[in-house]
Amino acid sequence: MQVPSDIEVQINLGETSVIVNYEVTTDCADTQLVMVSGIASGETFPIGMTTIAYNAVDQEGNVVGSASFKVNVKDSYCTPRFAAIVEPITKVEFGSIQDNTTSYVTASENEYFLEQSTDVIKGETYTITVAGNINGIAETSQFVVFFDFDQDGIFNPDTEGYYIGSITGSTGVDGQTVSNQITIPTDILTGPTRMRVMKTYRLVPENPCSLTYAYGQSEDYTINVVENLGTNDIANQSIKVYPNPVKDVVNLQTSKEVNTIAIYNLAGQKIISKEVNIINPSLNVSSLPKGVYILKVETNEGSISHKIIKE
Ligand SMILES: [Ca+2]
Repeated sequence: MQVPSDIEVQINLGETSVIVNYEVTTDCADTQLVMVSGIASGETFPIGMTTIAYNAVDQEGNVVGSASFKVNVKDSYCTPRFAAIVEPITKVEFGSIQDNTTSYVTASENEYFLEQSTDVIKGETYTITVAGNINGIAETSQFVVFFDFDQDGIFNPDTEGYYIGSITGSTGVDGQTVSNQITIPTDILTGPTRMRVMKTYRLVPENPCSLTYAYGQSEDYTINVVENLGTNDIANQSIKVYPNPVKDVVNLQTSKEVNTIAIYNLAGQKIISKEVNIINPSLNVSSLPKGVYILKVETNEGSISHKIIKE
């Protein structure tokens, strides 16, 4: 059986996985190749190391050979090291991200959960909550979160790093957490943005690329920065939007005449706009792809936005 030598692939900025092709062959016509672990050729590989193992199996079902190789998908962002012992981050909560992960010190130094994403609106404030295995009753770990708000592939510690806090003597699964508030800047790009949570022993992990931290871990996630559509507060004006989720026609129940209805995507781009100038208008949204949109209603007294889900 022939397997390739270890494969290294550099991922592009903005991508979270990559398709990798490889070839495993056998000269023996009577044996079958069976993948024991790993990811099949032509499939999507995540950032990090994947070990691929194959067995050669004869017609009676006996394993007559085995071989393995590694595929290393290298992150476009820097990779910090925690060279002595991995002391894991065990919880990250931010927006709709609610991630509890292993407290075992055998975990990877750098964990990637990039498929986990939360929408955040520019100018709004969100709470980040973390927990971790401090690995010692009298010891303390510090937590920092970085966001690549300008999407240049670099976490700038001065403008894109936020101190969360510290935890002392936690197992990571005993309920101890620390929280802080993050206000999303208004002068940043919209769309998917890398978030990295870092934890280290004693030191504040202010260097997202450090190769010299001894104890700790990094975890990467995705946030989706959404434009703030700047709605005026028109609390005295109640607007009901139904049905929501909507398939074809969204109806509004209003107390005042509506001038215009507009639909924006989460990147803040206007997709539909309709002048109506009536009470209780409706809007046909059957042409919209499935997803989450912002419906903005304008009246003479101001505007109000509703999140709607198109089915
Ligand atoms: Ca940056």
